[in-house]
Amino acid sequence: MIMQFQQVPPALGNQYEDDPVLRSYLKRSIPSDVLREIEPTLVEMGELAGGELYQMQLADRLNEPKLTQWDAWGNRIDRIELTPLWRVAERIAAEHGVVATAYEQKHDRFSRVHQCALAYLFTPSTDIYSCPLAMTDGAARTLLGSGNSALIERALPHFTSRDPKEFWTSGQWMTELTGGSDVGASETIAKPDPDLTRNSELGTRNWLLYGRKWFTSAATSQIALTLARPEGNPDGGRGLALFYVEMRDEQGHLRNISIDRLKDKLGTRKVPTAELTLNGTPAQLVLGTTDGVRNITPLLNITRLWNGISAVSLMRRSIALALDYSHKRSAFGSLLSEKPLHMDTLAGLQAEMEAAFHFAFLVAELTGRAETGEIDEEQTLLLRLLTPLMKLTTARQVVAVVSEALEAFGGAGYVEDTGLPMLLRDAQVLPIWEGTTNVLALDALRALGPDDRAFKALKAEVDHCLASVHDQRLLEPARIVQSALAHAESWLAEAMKVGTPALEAGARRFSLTLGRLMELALLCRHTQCARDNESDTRATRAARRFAVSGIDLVAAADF
Ligand code: MFK
Repeated sequence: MIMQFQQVPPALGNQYEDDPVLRSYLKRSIPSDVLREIEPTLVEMGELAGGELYQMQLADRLNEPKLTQWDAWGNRIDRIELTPLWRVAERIAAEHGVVATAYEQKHDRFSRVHQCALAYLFTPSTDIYSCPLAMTDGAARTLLGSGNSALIERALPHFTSRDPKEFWTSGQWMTELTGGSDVGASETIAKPDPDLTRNSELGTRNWLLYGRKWFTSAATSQIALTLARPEGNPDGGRGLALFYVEMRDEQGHLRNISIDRLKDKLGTRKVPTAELTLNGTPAQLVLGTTDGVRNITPLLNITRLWNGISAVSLMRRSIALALDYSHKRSAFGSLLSEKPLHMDTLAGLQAEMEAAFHFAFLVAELTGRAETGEIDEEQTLLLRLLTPLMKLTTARQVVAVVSEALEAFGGAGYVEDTGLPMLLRDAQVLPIWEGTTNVLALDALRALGPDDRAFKALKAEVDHCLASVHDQRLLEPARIVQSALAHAESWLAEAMKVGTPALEAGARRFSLTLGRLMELALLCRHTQCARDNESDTRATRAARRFAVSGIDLVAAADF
């Protein structure tokens, strides 16, 4: 008999227990009694993510959501059937409180970090079910901030329920044919409902929405927050108003909404992203008849946090699979794990991932502080600036890291039924939705504001991170942070003198520099702490490697 070579596929263990980065971070950032209480929930989620959910995900690979527009008798029904994994993911997300944890506030400001850790473990095994969860979280935060007590009482208990039968998700209908970035150009019109007897059970006046929403993710949600222009309002974002829509009536029929088709996308194929027509859809004002763009920004900032957490989680998944494979795959006479160049390549990916991890979780920490009122003015400015910087930086990293991780599998990484190519397609959405790299680079300029207070807050955070760094091996990375920061600061001063076109043209390089130097500063701080308390030298290697992988991207040739 001819012996044929059989390749053992990569496998995953408990995704919490196997993650030294997450565990070491939680040990540093969360009081030990809180960690003791939350750890069982993370072990449980880690087990599901590496076990049952991952196996389901592989088995579910070819399934996609299906839209049925008509029944056999000619009735328009617009029913979307979700994939099997998505149905399970919805139940697990509710039962494990992947949204609720942030609102139950069992551990005050650490509740947000706890929730983000759950989301980080849950996301890579659930085919971007994190999309409706992110939007639901953002909608909950937006309603709470609006002070609209009728809507809060109506929707919050559902958004934060752990009972799958009670759990609702929310969509975020922003994009129209006019664009996903230039939201102020939205064409949807809102008219007050002339029939006062039809007013909603909330006791508030109905408005009726007319328009086309061109890219509505997760069209199976019960609720949506959306923007529309009350008739007669001026053009632009200020003329829009923020509305709350319940998609279906008590019989489950869509409320004057037709689902025209599902999008045929590069990735996130399990997300039922739809084109919708609103033809007199009843809606309630969330807060006022103007300033819709400003009023929806709390939602954007939460989904941008989720975007960063998702980016880190997909990096982590692709590296975990590549690393496991390196211990199974033999070529040229030895395992890949024994080949210096292969392991050096994986170490580079790990360094990017660790840097991104600390940035995403810093924004989670600050968000948690903001939610519990434990934040001063300086840190509020810092959070506003770091949110777009973190989103744009981590989103660029994930595409590069996942692409390289696939290459580490050779041809197998390019073959669909390994389940690997899906990771790259899904990663590619992260720099696009919730604000492209360029739109967010311009948002970062907006967040810097007219004075230097936000920049000073960032500098103070960097100084705070580097203050504890004393290990010889970390001094050069710390110097690289300071030098990149000084260069970015002088570029900003010069660009402001030269004028807006110069400032905008360099905004992306400037923002990525701030993002990457922030990541390196955080990595240095964490590494020093891990060396002092856990004798951990692994993180030192990550910090030193990340320091020489392109931190200062500001171009001297800009002026
Ligand atoms: C798994 C991960 C999770 C992902 C789930 C996602 C699924 C959903 C997919 C989508 O829906 S993707 C579409 C998401 N769309 C975007 O992210 C929009 C991208 N475009 C922008 O962010 C633009 O910068 C923006 C639309 C905000 C620009 O519009 P305008 O009309 O030019 O706004 P303007 O005048 O600059 O800002 C209006 C106000 O909001 C200003 O405040 P004031 O009125 O007080 O002056 C701004 O300072 C404020 N503002 C803008 N962005 C803000 C903000 N405030 C706080 N945070 C922000 N991020």
